[in-house]
Amino acid sequence: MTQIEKTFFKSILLLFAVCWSGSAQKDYKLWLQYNIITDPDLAREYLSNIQGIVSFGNSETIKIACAELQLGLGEILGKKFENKPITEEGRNIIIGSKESLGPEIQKEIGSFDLINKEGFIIKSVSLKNKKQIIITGKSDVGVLYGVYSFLRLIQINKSIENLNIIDSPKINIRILNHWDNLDRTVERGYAGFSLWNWQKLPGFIDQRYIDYARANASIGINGTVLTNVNANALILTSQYLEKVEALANVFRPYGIKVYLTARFSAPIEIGGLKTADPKDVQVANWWKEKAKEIYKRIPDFGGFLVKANSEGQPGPQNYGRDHVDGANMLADAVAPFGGVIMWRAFVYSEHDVNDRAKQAYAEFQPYDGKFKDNVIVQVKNGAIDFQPREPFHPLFGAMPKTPIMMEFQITQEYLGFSTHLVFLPKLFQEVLESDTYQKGKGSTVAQVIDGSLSPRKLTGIAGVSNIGNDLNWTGHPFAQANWYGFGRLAWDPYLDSDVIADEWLRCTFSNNENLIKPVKEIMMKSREAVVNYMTPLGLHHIMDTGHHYGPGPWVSNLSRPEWNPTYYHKADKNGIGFDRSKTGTNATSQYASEVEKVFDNLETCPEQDLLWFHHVSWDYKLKNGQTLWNGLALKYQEGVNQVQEMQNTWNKTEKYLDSERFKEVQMLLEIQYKEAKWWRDACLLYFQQYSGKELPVGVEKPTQTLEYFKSLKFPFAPGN
Ligand code: BDP
Repeated sequence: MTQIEKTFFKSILLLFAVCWSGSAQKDYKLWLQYNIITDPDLAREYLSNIQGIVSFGNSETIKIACAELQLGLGEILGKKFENKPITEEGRNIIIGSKESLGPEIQKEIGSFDLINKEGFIIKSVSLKNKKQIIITGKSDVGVLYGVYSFLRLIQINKSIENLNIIDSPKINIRILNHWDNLDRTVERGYAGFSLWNWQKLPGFIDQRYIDYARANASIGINGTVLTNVNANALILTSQYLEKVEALANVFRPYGIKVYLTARFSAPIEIGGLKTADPKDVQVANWWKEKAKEIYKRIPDFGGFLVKANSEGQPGPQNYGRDHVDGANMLADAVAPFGGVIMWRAFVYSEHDVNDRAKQAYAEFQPYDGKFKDNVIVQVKNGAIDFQPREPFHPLFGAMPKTPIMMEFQITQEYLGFSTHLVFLPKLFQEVLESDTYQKGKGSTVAQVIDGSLSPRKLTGIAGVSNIGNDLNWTGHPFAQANWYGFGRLAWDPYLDSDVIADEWLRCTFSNNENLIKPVKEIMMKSREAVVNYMTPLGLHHIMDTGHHYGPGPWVSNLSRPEWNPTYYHKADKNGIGFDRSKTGTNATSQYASEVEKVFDNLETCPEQDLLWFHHVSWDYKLKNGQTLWNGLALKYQEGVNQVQEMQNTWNKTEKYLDSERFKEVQMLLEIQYKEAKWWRDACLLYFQQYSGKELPVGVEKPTQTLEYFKSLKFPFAPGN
């Protein structure tokens, strides 16, 4: 290479690196972009209202809150903001907890009774003859949440004149569940490897740990389970606890508690005992000692999440005991330190011929009221497993004397991994709004889990994380919206998903209405699209098995019946669907009678859940007059069309976006479109063998044979 060639080559590389890092940095910054304000009127309003920052208190948390304000306001308003003492001249943002503010400012706020420990108040007041904005709370972390909320207001172009915002989280435990293994693989993770670099911990604190904590705090997440529910006992050894302690120290000032998964057989595996029987005194003592050791290192350790006697994980049943024995024994170990046990109800057994959808209820409902005060039962949103659509889990309406927490899956195990754009808050909202009728009409799932239906000592909501070490955290730029949306709903389970999408778009991209309107449409449509092209009309669990990538409705040869898609769709010459009504497995009887009646009756069962609850003939007439076969085929086609519409809409946004993120999403949507067609063609060709009918007008003809689709194999699909 000549010198000129070399120089040219180098500058191309440099240019590439600059572009790449530009985009990567944008992606990396999530919803905390703090773009400069472009509306001159608003900028004027903000600048005339904010001249300085005054902070009271000097905890790490207050320092973080103050630095965030300086950073955020500085970037949004293009001006440097100093932290200074309060003076006659300035109009300030004053931050500090109730205690630190002093009586004069406290008086301006009035009552703090309207907020809880983590809540905040943002109020415009007149002090020293100047308009001031006070951001306060009962605790420093409340102040931090207030600061993020204030910055969000500005980021989404809201006026900050005459503020009087009083807000508190409605749920106590707002937690991410990382299904991260100690070797850094992530079960059902599609965004790279685990963030936790166990080998370099505790000595090396990756900046990402801090950025992760900051992002979570900005949406009110206050807990993280670092390890996979399919647990490894080694995390409880002192070698690893030292590393966990280092992470806990990073997260603490951001209001985030660390939790771990507890492998039930740990007393044998790392404790040298012969048994893990929860009634064995030595076993109980081993856990007590372990808890003591953990709390010595991490005084605010949150507690344990436990998957027991589920999918091969050890548990109390191995010793002839039950879930209550297991959970209560662990609860005793952490109770002296204020810890909690999150005991999962995700159970189904290979020895139980009962409908899998009924098993968790059958096993757990009889335990209502039997768990210790510091146990909370963690229930997945539906009775099978994080499908694109499931009716709400019957346990939500059936354990009035037990704290129950929600488990949502943010990672898209069954919804196209991190390749498909699916805005999950739509799904979450549908579940939270479902009416259990536990105490008559209007007993929604949200009210069950936030304790407003029956008061509960503990309330919680968990999201199985979609975060990995990908530069953009979540694989798909729009999967960030699912992390964001989970946090916002955990804070307030009554928020509308439309509002969440709006906020996220404005904070992540811009306030340009030409962008917001169409892209919000894409997001709001995306959940129904994935249901349509994967599992319309109540179909479920027909993904290829193991990795769950792509369609596999034909799979029928796995050892456990309920691992086979054929178990779930039951297609035959007579029709399709799982009869869970009275004439079938009677799973409908697990709901309150008002709900049971609706689901049980073909006439009233919502069509979106039809094949979940009923086996119906191919000629069954749908509400729109179509036969079931035609209606099913048209739904698959509709899903494909919706993705195409999403693409068309996206393509029109190019001029309002940075080219990197525009192209990323454009490429991903193209993959999503191809995969939607793959789903449609594979499923329809397969079901057509049973229906024996032609595809209706309007449904595109498949371009491949069923044999071709069946031959596709993905031994290295991620997350498995
Ligand atoms: C299923 C996943 C599996 C998890 C399990 C669980 O396929 O990887 O271990 O749920 O939640 O969704 O325990």
